[in-house]
Amino acid sequence: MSNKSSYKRHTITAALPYANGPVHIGHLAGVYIPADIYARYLRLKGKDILYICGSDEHGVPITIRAKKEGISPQEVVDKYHEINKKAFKDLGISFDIYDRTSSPVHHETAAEFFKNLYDNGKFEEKESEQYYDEKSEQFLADRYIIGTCPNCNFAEAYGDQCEQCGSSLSPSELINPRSTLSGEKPVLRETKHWYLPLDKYEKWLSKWILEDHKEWKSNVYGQCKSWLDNGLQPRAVTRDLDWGVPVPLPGAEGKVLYVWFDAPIGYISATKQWAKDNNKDWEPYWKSEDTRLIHFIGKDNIVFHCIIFPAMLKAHEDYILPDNVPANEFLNLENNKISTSKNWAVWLHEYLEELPGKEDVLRYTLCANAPEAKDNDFTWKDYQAKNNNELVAILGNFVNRALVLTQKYFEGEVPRRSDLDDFDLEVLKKIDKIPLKIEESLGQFKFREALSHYIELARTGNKYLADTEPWKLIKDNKERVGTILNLSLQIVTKMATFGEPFLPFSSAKIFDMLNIHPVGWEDAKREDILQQGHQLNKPYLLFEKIEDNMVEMQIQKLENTKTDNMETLPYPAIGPEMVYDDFAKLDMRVGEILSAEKIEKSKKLLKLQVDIGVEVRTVLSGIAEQFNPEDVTGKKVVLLANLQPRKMMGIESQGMILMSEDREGVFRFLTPDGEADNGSTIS
Ligand code: B3M
Ligand code: ZN
Repeated sequence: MSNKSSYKRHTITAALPYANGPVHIGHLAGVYIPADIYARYLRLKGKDILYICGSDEHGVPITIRAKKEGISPQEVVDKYHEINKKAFKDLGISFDIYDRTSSPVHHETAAEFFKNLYDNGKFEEKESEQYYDEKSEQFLADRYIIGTCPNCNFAEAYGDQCEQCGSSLSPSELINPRSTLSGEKPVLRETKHWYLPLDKYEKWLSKWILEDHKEWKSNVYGQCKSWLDNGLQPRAVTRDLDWGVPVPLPGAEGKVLYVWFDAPIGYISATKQWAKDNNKDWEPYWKSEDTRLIHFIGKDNIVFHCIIFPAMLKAHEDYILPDNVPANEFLNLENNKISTSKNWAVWLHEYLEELPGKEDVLRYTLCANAPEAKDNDFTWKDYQAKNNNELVAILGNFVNRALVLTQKYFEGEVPRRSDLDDFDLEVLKKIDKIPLKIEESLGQFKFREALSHYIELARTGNKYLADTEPWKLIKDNKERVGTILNLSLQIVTKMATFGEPFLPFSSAKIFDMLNIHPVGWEDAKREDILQQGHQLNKPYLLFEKIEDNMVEMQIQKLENTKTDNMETLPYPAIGPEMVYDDFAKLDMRVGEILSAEKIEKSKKLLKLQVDIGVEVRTVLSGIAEQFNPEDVTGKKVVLLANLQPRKMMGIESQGMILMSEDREGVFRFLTPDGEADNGSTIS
């Protein structure tokens, strides 16, 4: 691995967003804004960089969306590819190419990659039984199978996961499985797939990550370590689907590459497309040891970018490996998880339409609040505060004062700078340290920290003007005022360059007001960029105050999605008729929760001790996301006492607590009126 400073070029990739919906602020904070800051910074440093992204257009979620909307998968991806491509551009996300995995170049590249591994015997072939829908005449991906969860009895559990109790499942575990396509019971049918034997790369991955890349962010390193500690299993890289990159083997009709096999290869095919469009050679960006490959992703993509894709590249033998994968955690919205299905999101394309000219306000807020080490929260109130108290009051204020005072006292001409006194030199010394601090933070992918160093330029400038009070000196000492403003304008010029990675729109405006061409990173460290006598343009405000009513409107828009959801999610129809004897089988008792505790590795389950008079039962209940253990201890509840015990997460659950669930998915306990004894029967 070559020394970092000797890298001749950088390949920077940003996770390819699924083209089955718009991009939202969680994607931006997690991936695209940090990646863009890094790419812009390296360009300003004069580095040869390639910043790659594009739409991830395969995978089951896209086919499900297509079926839901009654259109083809291609129509789904065509729609969202264009929406996202335009939205990224309008936010100043400076990809060198925004490609797409339904492109012919990608199909060809992914197929060749697969064939190379196949021809070199890197795959294991396995026959396995898979659910097949005889009516729709197709094999069913896990998400196309629903049935009753064996753990919590939820009737609409998916073949890969139960949304109710959170346990991960395999289709064969579902009770009464049925196809979401035809509603019929699927049958098991033999099918062949090709597996990447990750277990064979385990030793190498452990050394490459755990020994050679101890510098990776702790959230990334930690997740890789737990995957490796748990041991790696062979992973299927093909699927029985009709949407995706066809498996390039005879007899593999109806089979495509697994989306997570083809998508990362999308970075390579996008590079090929870029090289074709720009008459360049793509191979050095993926095959030269003096290229630094960096993947920007969200935490849910860590295993694919740190374990699976590197194993694929290693198996192919002639590719470089990622030098770093600085994944961010998740961003929440107004203290709730961002949910595309519930429309609980700030969609980028809607933001840009509703708040024109505020691209940098969003970039600034999402960088300052980035979930770099842990999940974080976006609130419109904080967005307003960041804009009004930092962008307007600090950054915009300093730039405006320096320019307006120069207009006022020197008709917009850069004044002469006479000898600097100790105070001036102190200020300059402080200013000169800042770009180095920004570089150090960016070098460690600490974008929040880098931004706070950047704002220090404006804070220092404001203090310099407040301490020297040129407006008081102008009467008797215009020469001194000239020096103060000359120095202030040099600081403004530095802000234009050093701020470009974070706030490209404001940076362009500052260069426009200074009436100069953009300046590179190293040049911006000089003190004489602006020459005496240079004519500035008329100044204008960089940022405007955000009023409460704008924030209230955006919050109301979010609140409305709750009622929208309620309207669109009617309560389920009454179930099939039953006879009294069926009801009589249910033995429900009044119980009291004596104790409650969370279960490690389960985000949904609480373990309860319930006293039902005749005995104390251990019961697992999928309510951990809405209730803390201390909230429920002592509660009177209704327990279905003669339900067959079931094992969940290795614990036997002896019964079920009855809860109501409203349209917003809020659970409430059913509890007897008054002081019913534990053990009281219910009929
Ligand atoms: N589209 C997953 C995601 O959007 C996937 C990223 C692919 S990067 C190769 O979370
Ligand atoms: Zn379940």
